[in-house]
Amino acid sequence: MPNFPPAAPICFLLLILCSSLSGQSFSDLKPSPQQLAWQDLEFGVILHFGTNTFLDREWGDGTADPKVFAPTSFDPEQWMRAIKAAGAKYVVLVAKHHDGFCLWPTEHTDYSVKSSAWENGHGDIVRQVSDAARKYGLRFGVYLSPWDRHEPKYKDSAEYDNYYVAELQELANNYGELVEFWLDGAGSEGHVYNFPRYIENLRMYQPNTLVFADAALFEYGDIRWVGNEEGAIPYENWNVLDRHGYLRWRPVEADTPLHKKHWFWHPNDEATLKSVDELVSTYENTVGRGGQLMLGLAPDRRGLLPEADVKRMEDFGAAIRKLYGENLIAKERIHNQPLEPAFDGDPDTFWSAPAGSHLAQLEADFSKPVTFDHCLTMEWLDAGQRIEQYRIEAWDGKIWKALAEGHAIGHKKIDSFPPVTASRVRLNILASSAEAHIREFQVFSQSGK
Ligand code: FUL
Repeated sequence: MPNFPPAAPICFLLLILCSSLSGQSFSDLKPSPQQLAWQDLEFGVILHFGTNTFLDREWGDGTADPKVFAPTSFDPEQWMRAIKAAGAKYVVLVAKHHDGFCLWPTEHTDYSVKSSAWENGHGDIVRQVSDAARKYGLRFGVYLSPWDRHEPKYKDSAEYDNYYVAELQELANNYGELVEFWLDGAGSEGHVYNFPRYIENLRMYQPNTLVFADAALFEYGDIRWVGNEEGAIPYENWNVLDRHGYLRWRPVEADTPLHKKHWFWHPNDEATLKSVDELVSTYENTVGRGGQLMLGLAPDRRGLLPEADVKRMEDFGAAIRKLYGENLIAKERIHNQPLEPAFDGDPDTFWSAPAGSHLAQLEADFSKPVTFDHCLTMEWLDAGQRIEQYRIEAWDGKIWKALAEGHAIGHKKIDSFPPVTASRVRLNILASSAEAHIREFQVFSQSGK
């Protein structure tokens, strides 16, 4: 009889083997340079414009006559001016929604702008929007709906895969660098797609594009959907998630329309326009929780953003600049050279806690008492998301008083609290998986603004 070792050591050996095979721990996961660059963009806009705009619909059924697509004064530069004014850094154009109508003159179907009356069928919305975005310094990306309610090939999965890939190749090859590619799972339940082939094709021509994917298509995404369209990221927000047993850095994007529940333009829809206060709280609940805000804009039948929407975007941008424009640490601090990178208002520089530390304090001192009620902290994420517990504290003359506390910081964390007047404020890092890196520690006074 062979001489077996006792059971307990075998289990122990297996355990060691398994953990070294999976080999991943949350704190070791790091973002790609493309993900980091994308996270720095913070705020984008998704644009819905198509036959639905002309038919008062949200989900077209694919039967609309292309002739209905007839904008009278299409001007994407007007869109871009409003987008810039709001402070967004990139746009994603819905090049094809679920109705299958293509906004560029694709060679693979006639169901496109080619068959519309607009510019006598010679126009290209994708071209003009991408040119306008770049002219205004905005990054450009596309959404190409997998679900297609018009294309007859949709009935045959393999044939439709060829069709989708051909469309994707046109978009990936002809419109410059794409910052983001939206892979939307809506309506696709029960249909089999060759997603690995789609992504391989995209990556071949656009290696730096970030793929957005919702839960159904999660495996293929570099970015994840937040799981709602309300414009809020539940806190705690961690960048590393597991998917079927493997871990990946997968930052979150929260998409929400400027008009409540409406992605496309509708007549007499002023009542659904979100207020500046609602937009500011959306910003604080998305960007302020370390994720991306993707705001939906809808040009009207003229091909212009409604004047009220333009005004709302301008007012939203102005409100954010007013609320977060005057960093009192940058303005009022007593300079302390080693800490300057976190206090200088420049997110390209960062302060590091002592090497190997798991807790640290970052203290800003003022020459006179300063009143503040908001705090903004940014973690330098190149080495991973390290901070696991923190407190914002002010010195009341006797003790450090907690103003706010939390676990995740990530790209950006905004904390609010009742106004406090103090001449010392600190970020107390109570737990970090390795030494913390802080790009920015800022405080603001919003009362009365
Ligand atoms: C969803 C779509 O079904 C909506 O119509 C819209 O395009 C939104 C951004 O994504 O999944």
